[in-house]
Amino acid sequence: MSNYHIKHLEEYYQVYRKSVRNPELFWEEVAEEHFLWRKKWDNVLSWDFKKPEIKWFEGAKLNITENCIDRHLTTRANKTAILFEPNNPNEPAQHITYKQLHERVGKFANVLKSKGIGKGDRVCIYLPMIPELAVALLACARIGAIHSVVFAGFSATALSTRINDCDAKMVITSDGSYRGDKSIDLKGIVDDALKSCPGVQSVLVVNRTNRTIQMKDGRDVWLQPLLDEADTNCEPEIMDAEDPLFILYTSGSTGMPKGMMHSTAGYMVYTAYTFKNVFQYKEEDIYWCTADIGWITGHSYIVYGPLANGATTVMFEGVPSYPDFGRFWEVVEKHKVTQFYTAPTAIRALAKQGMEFIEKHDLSSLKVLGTVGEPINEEAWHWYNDNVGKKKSPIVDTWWQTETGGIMITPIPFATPTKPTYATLPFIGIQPALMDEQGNEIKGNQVDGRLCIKFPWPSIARTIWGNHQRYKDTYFSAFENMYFTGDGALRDEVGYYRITGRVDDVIIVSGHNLGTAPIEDAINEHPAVSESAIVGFPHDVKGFALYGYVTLKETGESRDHDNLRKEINQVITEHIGPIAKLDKIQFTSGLPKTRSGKIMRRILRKIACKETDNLGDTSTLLNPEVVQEIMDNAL
Ligand code: 6R9
Repeated sequence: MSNYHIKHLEEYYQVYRKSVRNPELFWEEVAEEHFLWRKKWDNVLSWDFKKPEIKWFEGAKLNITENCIDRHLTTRANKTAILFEPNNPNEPAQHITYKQLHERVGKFANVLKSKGIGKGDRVCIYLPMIPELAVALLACARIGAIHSVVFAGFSATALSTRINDCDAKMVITSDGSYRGDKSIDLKGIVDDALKSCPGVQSVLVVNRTNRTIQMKDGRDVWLQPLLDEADTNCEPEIMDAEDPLFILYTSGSTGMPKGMMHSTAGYMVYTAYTFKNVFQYKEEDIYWCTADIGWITGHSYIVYGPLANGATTVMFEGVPSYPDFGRFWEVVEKHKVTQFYTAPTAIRALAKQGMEFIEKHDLSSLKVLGTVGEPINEEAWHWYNDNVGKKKSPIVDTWWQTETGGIMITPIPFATPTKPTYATLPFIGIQPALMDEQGNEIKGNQVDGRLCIKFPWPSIARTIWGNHQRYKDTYFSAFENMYFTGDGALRDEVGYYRITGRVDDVIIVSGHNLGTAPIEDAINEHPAVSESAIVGFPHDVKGFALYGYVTLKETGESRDHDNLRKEINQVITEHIGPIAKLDKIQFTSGLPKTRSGKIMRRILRKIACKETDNLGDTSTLLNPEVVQEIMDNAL
């Protein structure tokens, strides 16, 4: 029996049991049979969640791009690897074959080398969803440079923070980007960011929009002329299994974003294996994940997982609403997409539009639908199932995190019976546990608790870049010998998991993780603001939206509140990006605090969610009177 491709439920249980009984043997077999190694490992796994330290396939030598590109050249040279669908539907799609991808990555890698980039150097990539983005990741991996992609919707301040945190030597960007009917000055944002990034020596600029931009002498260069001169052949750097592959930042509940560091071999094995099974990918399929490569979903399931399987992966530059709300369905029909993977927030936005957008397109090519990023509500699940999948394409509700590298809890389509709003069963090799607040594991079914994982899997992030202590504190200190996810979950009568949402101060808005602390820090920069607290409240499209409680330095009525609201959102846009703007801002004379001075967010959350019947115990507050004022003026 091949363990690589699971096709029915009994097989799932069989393989699952095997993977849990002897994880080393299980992953060794998968790694052995399906990948190209320059040298095999000496040891499959060593781990210690106390330190914490996790190593998979130690001693092995490989290059991930040989696995994602070179080894397909014998059988799939002319198969499309990347199918690029531009923002403008009238611009032709590009079919980049494995052979062409090999050449483009080789040239790009040689350009990086010629600019002095080598193994272990950090390269920041700030690009829109154009082929050069995927090529840039692979070019870094080819020469052993560590890529750090920053989503091109982040502001200059957010970009410079991330560049400095990992000490990137180079930035790869474009003159501009297209999003719907907008054209954005990406290079201008980079120029702003680099005013506070002394470590950046060079900037490579892709020409996408032909807009006029500033090029700084001695620092900025256009990419294309360098590519034209470059050799197509670039020998892969031979990497150790545990060498870093990339850093990707994710929001924490406090302080700086966390630079999650992923290493090479385990990440490759796990993303490839999950991709194959969760999407039931077959050789002729056209797979489309609508995420941006600026997020982990794009890293694992647009680039590495699909390419490691020799798949055709669609890269879409645009937005679901341009030129109209039928764009996704038009693209599905045009390219005969077989697997479609998107976020609940997109599904909810599309479900609000008329059915004519969907009805005029032939969606019969679809076989599997996926969702990721936040809990999917029942209504959205049914709309997706009925109208997109026509009740014949299983929905895989995939739960996972930037930190986990790959999908952790998910149905396997055609094997696991689905259940609306449930991510269902742990993937092969994943050992979840629900914990109570005292630190005890809650056994049995029909229970809920904090979601932890008991045993390492190959693609777990190995550290937070430059801050191992924070990695330990955040993920391995809440519960002994467990990885703590930060999510709550329930387990139903048959053992299916439903993720109930974050139990920390991270709020997921339209699928983007936002820590409350950095937003509050940004607001507090406004000269009129004394203090602020952010909470989430349910929103029918975004899942959650942000509600801010703000106290001002002068209590006088002299300030125009509407203007202040605009200014506060402007400050947030500058510091973080428009995704973190507040939907509601309530000015108040104070914030409810405990006697030790901590803001009682629980109360603010309930008020924002209009759940004021039972506010819980407020007697321990330092200033209980403020609660009534906040309730009276709630928005
Ligand atoms: C892949 C990704 C991680 C957080 C995670 C959880 C939420 C993701 C989910 C889901 C319910 C799902 N989340 N998928 N919640 N059901 N299917 O999204 O990574 O951006 O790091 O977010 O997203 O709260 O902890 P990331």
